Amino acid sequence: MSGAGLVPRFARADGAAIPPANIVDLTVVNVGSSSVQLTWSAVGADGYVEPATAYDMRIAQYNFTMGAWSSLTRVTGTPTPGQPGIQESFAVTGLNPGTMYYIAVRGVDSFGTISVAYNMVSFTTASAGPTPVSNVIFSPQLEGMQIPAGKSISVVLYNAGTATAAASFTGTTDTSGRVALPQTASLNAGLYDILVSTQGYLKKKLFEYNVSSNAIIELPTLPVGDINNDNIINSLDWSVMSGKWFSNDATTDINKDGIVNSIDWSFLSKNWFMTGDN
Ligand SMILES: [Ca+2]
Ligand SMILES: [Ca+2]
Ligand SMILES: [Ca+2]
Repeated sequence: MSGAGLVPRFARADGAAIPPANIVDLTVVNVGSSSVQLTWSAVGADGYVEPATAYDMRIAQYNFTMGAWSSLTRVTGTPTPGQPGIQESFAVTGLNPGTMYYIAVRGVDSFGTISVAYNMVSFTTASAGPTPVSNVIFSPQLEGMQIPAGKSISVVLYNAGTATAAASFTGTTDTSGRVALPQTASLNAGLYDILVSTQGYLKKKLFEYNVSSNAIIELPTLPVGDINNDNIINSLDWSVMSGKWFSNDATTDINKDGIVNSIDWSFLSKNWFMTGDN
């Protein structure tokens, strides 16, 4: 005989008429710049012990209604439902940084019947962080000479349009006449005004250069003749040179031919009263 009111003690087979229970404890655990970690409790296929067959998780960048469900992007890779009541944990990846999202999840049973309700959660992904650059090479140019190896070159990188130096270093040129950004200089990718200087030359600035990893940055040619390094070529430089006239003074022998004479003066004369950048 049958007993009214008896509770089944065994797992009941799933039926199409009864949807999985509603998932109403969807929770955002952690938000990154391109991902979000979620948890929720597994639900049964008919509200009994048999697990649901799948999850149907939807995501949008707007606050959606139930009626919009089928038009929303379905999140792929959701886990196979565990036993009802266990905590599910799942990360949604491939999101855009600095973006607000709305997300919800429903259970699906073996007949494709879906939970009737859900709780929707929203979150905003973190901003994209700065990207450190590596292997950045500077190619300086000096008026009147091919740059030898071992030449000391100073470089300052200012945040573009500002007087704030993001990095500065003095390097010696390699056999290609180039200097590398030291590994100790932590520099993020971005727009910089790059000031370059070396002894005996006016300073020059390269404006709004977009620095990225593996860049080879061609620097502007530095005008020669600023012997006393005050960033202007004038009589003070000439007074130094005239004191070395007909000597082999390396600092004032601009064309490096072993003698300070009218050829060296001609460089000063050509750049007379020229000033550098700063
Ligand atoms: Ca069912
Ligand atoms: Ca000078
Ligand atoms: Ca000379």
